[in-house]
Amino acid sequence: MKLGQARWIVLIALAMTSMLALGQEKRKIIIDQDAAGPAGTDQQSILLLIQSPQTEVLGITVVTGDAWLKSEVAHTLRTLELIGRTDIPVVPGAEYPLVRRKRETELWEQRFGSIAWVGAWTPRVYHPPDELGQFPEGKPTTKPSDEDAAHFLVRMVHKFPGEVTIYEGGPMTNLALAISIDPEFPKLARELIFMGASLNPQTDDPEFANTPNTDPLINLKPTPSQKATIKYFFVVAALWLLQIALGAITAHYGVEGQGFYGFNLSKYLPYTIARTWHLQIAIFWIATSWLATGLYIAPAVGGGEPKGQRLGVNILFGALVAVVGGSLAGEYLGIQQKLGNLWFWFGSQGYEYVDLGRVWQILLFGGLVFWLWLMYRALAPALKKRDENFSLLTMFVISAIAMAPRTRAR
Ligand SMILES: [Ca+2]
Repeated sequence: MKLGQARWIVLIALAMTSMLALGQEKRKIIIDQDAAGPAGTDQQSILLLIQSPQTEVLGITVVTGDAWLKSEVAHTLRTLELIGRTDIPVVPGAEYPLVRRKRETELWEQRFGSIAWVGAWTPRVYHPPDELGQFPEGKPTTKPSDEDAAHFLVRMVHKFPGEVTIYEGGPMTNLALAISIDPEFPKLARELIFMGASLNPQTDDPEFANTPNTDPLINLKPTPSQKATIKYFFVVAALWLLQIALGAITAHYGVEGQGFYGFNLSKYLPYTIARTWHLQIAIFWIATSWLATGLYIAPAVGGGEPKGQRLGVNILFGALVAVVGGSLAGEYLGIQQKLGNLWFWFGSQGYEYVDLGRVWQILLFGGLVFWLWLMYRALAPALKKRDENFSLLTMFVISAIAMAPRTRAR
């Protein structure tokens, strides 16, 4: 290759990379954070967004939450000094919540039980709002912005309409103030991203405190129909193990061609059958466990069981075994070309997952309708009561109905 050619190629490649970089414009972010310091998760999440090549942080608006505003602002300024990013404005926001006072929270806790973490108001870390506390990382020399958080938020979404992502890491007081100043604020922002739940909530919230101390089911005497569901779970376990084994065998075929640890298993169990069964059985054990769980729960919710429920559960079990066994056998025979013209009805229809013959599919659907009827008659007493549990129950019934066609369909 001549030098001239190489030079052109380098130039074109450079032009293309810069065009790509232009195409991937950085996401503009405002971090709204109760930025307790030093170096806790509030500060760490700030660092992450500043460091990411995909984001451009327009500013950090601060709000009282995990700690008091003034201390949070100072810690944030110091963090930015330490990482050499004092170009990012730190904008103080709300020092107090809009609706709650400390005293109110204390009264609430007296009534409903104490909450382990109430941020700046937590008794074990409490100090007055103007005290800054310890600064092991050193005190900042830089100053916060003169603007307040709400006005900064409003100004930025007007400057970059539809472009600004608000990352919300604290109480939403600053956002509430921004909206009260300018109702257009939410429309002009691109999106709001916030933490809506915690995997490890440090709270004695009454929602959680209401959980009973003893297992409410511990004295439960299973009804005859509930006992009859036990065998379903053995079937689930067996199908599950079988599915794993077939998965392993299918994987071996993938590597060894025909064999399983060198043994030519595919003579007896061809790849297409192992694979079809593997997929099919997954659907069966999931469906079986769903049906059995529903049948078990329904009398518990209904507060007793209607006459003949046990018989219904047993009939359904028989039908289920027939469908599972029959369809798997049908697939085996169908793939071996032993079903003649009946392959479509008893073998497989050629679908991706529920690849059972049409007869088995119809039976399965019939079984699900029968199951819905069994569920309904057990739940009926509870549904008739229309007490405070009614909406939850209705949800349960609707989800049961929704499950049936999903199991039937591909
Ligand atoms: Ca936070």
